[in-house]
Amino acid sequence: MENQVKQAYEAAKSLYAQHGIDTDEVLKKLAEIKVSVHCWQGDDVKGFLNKDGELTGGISVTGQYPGAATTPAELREDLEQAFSMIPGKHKVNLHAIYADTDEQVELDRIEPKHYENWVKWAKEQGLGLDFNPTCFSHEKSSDGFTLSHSDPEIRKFWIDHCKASRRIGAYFGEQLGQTCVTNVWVPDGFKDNPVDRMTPRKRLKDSLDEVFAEKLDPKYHLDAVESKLFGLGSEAYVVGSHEFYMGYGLQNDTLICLDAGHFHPTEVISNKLSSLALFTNGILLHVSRPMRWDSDHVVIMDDELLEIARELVRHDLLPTTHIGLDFFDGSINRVAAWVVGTRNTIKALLRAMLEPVDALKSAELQGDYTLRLALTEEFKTYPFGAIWDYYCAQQKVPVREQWIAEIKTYEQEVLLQRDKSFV
Ligand code: RNT
Ligand code: ZN
Repeated sequence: MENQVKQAYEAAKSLYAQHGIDTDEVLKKLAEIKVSVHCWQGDDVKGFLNKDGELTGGISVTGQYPGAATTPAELREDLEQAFSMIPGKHKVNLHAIYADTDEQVELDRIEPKHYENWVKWAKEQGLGLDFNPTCFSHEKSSDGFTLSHSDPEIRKFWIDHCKASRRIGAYFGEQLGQTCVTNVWVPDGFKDNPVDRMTPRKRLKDSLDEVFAEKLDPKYHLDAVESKLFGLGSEAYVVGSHEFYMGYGLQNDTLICLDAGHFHPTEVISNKLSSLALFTNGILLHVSRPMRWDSDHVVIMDDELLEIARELVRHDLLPTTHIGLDFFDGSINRVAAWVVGTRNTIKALLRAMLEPVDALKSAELQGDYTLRLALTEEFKTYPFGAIWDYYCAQQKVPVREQWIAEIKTYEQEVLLQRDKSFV
């Protein structure tokens, strides 16, 4: 390790120690946190099952940056590159359309064998896996409805797809010896004001009951449901709203997924965690960055990210919260997007762990709001960067911006060569 990094760490360590914060202990705890890195940033949510299909379901990726992965092997290569620049051991979050198979398999027929290469790779790399049924970008979702569809046959197709997905999730969990979260998100909704808001919700509820009927061992597999306020083409009404899934998740003991981009623009998920946590056994997060709408920008170190991290740390929610990422930007180097978003998420957790929470809580309890404000603000310039650099060095990943040069080399040597091979 560079001397400078070590010296800066020692100086910062003694500053934090004055507030009773043991930075060595903090870094041990930080190393235990797994972030679920979403595979779909690597290829603009295209997947491999319906290669020429366009992205539908009210989500959208913009940008033409060269070098997107077009095969499972390329996607894994990119993920390995990203993980070599991210401290800690993490998970990869797969969508069903990322099956690695030559078979022309339909979504309602997918089986663990279609994901075997992912499992093998995850074992080799020491990674966990999470899973998602893909209820979009498909001819059977072309009118915007899936699990709540009025046509029983179409509904059955999506029910079968979600059932098959849960079995794959359970297989991941068993194979890798760590819990896999399978998250159900469906785009269902209306562009314009519906007459009947209730019946599609009733159908969604019934479909979910069928999907979740098979009991799976919670040691290896957990279900999650993800709500949304609106999407492109479902501006007026989304069947799976927050109230819908909050009710469903509480009644059926599934994880409730909070996506940072799925609420009203001034509504934040950080303020929901302490409420939900009182009534649930766990929460799934989709850490994202909405800009004016559910735009899924790369996660940066903004106030909301830090606030989410603080809530998890201050209320001891880390053991029961599954931290997933959900952003996709096709206008920049996609591997860099992963690195920036994931490093920021981990860094925000570190910053939250380096705050004098007990002192702040006691100031609040005593009504000393001056101290609460003043100390919070002073801590914003405490040298967390020195602790972060040391952590990166300790975990043998690039310190500070060193990774940028590495990713430029990777771009030249790997990403840009892919596009050439098509010419
Ligand atoms: C869409 C949801 C969902 C998707 C992924 C690809 O608005 O956020 O989580 O982003 O399933
Ligand atoms: Zn999401």
